[in-house]
This record gives sequence, C-alpha cells and structure tokens, in this order.
Amino acid sequence: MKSAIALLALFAVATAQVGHSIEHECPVFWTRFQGNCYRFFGAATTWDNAEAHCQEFFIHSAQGHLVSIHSDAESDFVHQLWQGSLIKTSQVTSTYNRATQNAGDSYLTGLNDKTTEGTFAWSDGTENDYTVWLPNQPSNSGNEDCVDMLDNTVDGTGWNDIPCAWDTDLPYFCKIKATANTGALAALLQSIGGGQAI
Ligand SMILES: [Ca+2]
Ligand SMILES: [Ca+2]
Repeated sequence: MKSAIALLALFAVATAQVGHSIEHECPVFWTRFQGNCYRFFGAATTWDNAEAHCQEFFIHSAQGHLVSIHSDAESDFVHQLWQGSLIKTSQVTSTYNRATQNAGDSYLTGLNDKTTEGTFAWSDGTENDYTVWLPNQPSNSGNEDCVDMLDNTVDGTGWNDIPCAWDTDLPYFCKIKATANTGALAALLQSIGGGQAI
C-alpha cells in the first residue's frame, strides 16, 4: 500500500514537473468526451437490442452500455455528435426513410424505469443526477419504460419516455469509460528516469 502511495506521489510530482498528464483513449470510431467514449449507431432497433449491442463492447474491464447523461455539457456533446452523424433524408437511397419512421429526430438513451415504475435508472448503473425531460414527461402513457432524446420543432428538445419495444425502432448511442493511455504513462516514467515496468 505504501509503495502504491509513493508511486502515486511520484507520478503526481513528475506530472507537474514534466507538464504531462495521462490522456484517455477511445477505440477507433468512438469519440471521447472527458473520461468516456461515445458512439452513434444508426441502425434503428428496440431498447433491449440496443442495450445488448452496447454491452458487447469492452475497453479492458469497462463494459459499454446505452448512453447515460449527467450534465448540460455532456448532453450538448452527445447532441452535437448526433447531429453530425445523422443522414439527411435526401441522402438516403434505400427504402428506409428516417423522416417517416421518426428515427431522424430521436435516439435511445439508457434511462429506463423497467424495474420499478416511476423510478428511473441508467443502464450503466451511474447516478440519476440530471434530467432534461420534455414538458409533461415522463407520462408512462400506455406503459412507457424507456427514454429517448427527442429533437424536433413540434415537441422541442428533451427526453420522453416511450415503449421499450416501440412500433418505431430508434437509433442509439453507446457509452463506455475511456482507458488510460498507458503508453503516455510509460513515456512519462521513462522521461523521469524511472523506466521500470509497473
Ligand atoms: Ca414507466
Ligand atoms: Ca411519454
């Protein structure tokens, strides 16, 4: 324990002296924001299928889940990523039509009240500490236990609880914790003369 504390102290000093910091990395096709990685999936599906797909991704011991949102900054970041990922209807050449299938103006989040009606929780287990519900939502109209982010000129921008297996499948965001850049750590230790593997 003492050696671990000593190493942490050494690293803190070294970081300050050399002016480096540990970077966090995301896999290819994932975009980092603060300590997490995000990825948009445009193939619309049900909430359960989307969550299962997100859980197939791992970075070391971290497992992916549908996106959780904890601040205006994070919400804005995901929103920008979403807008940058959307295909305009005019560019869709298949019979799949995002506009008529309502998939162009919303995406699934990990928020749900599947376990206890009215008690919402994130599928990644993080704290429920931020909300951006649309007016009069959550409504649980006809049993709605999953939550999407909606953005259109009629409803506005915010969350709405919807059926988990809707008649309209939706695209979704996955989120996973970024991994520390161990290469940067090794280079830093080398630069201060402590090139031993840890
Ligand atoms: Ca509900
Ligand atoms: Ca609703």
